Amino acid sequence: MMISEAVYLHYLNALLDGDKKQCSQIVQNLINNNAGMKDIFMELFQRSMYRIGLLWEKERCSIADEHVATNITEGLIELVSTSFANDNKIGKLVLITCIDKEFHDLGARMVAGYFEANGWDTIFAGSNTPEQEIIHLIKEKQPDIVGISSSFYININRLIKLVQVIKENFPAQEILVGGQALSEGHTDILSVYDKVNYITCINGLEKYIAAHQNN
Ligand code: B12
Repeated sequence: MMISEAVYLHYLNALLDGDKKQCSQIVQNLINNNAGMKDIFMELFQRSMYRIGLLWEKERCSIADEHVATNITEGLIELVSTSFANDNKIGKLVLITCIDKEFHDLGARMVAGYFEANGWDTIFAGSNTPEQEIIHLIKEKQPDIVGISSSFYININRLIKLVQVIKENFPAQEILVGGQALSEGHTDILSVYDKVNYITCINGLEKYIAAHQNN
């Protein structure tokens, strides 16, 4: 099911108004009417936060508006993730983390929730996780996949360094990289690494998970 323009605009309005209750009701209605997790994430949450980014850039909404919207969205990602939680575990583990000095974590939260809904166990380390902590977690938990989120292009060197250090320590580690830092075609810098893939959004993740679910 696609989310209608009317529902999206209603939601965006409520989000800009900081009306958490209204936003929750819209999302709950969609869940009750069998909307898909991917559609809610992409067509409501991602679309509205990208829009707020543009409004913020043009100074048509304040930093406070953006912070309030971020916090509402964070809570609703958890609501949706809980609603779509899947008890049929497939016995695979994914570690999702942002790189050091990266504070954008909504995308990473969605990715963790989406894996979970597909029966994966997840560890969500979230924003601003130091490199050595990530290495430590990988050693301790031995995840099947490490998912790294990187939104701010200034952090690209830190991202490459992290991938490099993970590969030095765990050569066979499968890694997924996502986030807007690489969205404008800088993904070739990852092609020198084996088993490191860039995924643009939940649409790409859906395909990736479908292909990797059983092997
Ligand atoms: C909210 C926000 C913030 C919040 C973040 C709070 C939080 N808890 O996340 C705060 C206020 C902290 C913030 C700070 C800054 N921000 Co900001 N922010 C945003 C905003 C408005 C929304 C981000 C968001 O949540 N998007 C929605 C999510 C769902 O989308 P997403 O992250 O792209 O995730 C999807 C995919 O990328 C992918 N994905 C993401 N991660 C992963 C990981 C894996 C493994 C996979 C498979 C997929 C995947 O899947 C997700 C779902 O489809 C964006 C605007 C925008 N266009 O996004 C700017 C934006 C990201 N910010 C920007 C900037 C410049 C900054 C600051 C430098 C501002 C400043 N001058 O201080 C700082 C930097 C802080 C830092 N060091 O990290 C720029 C980044 C430009 C760039 N590419 O470098 C943007 C694009 C705004 C703009 N147009 O200028 N920001």
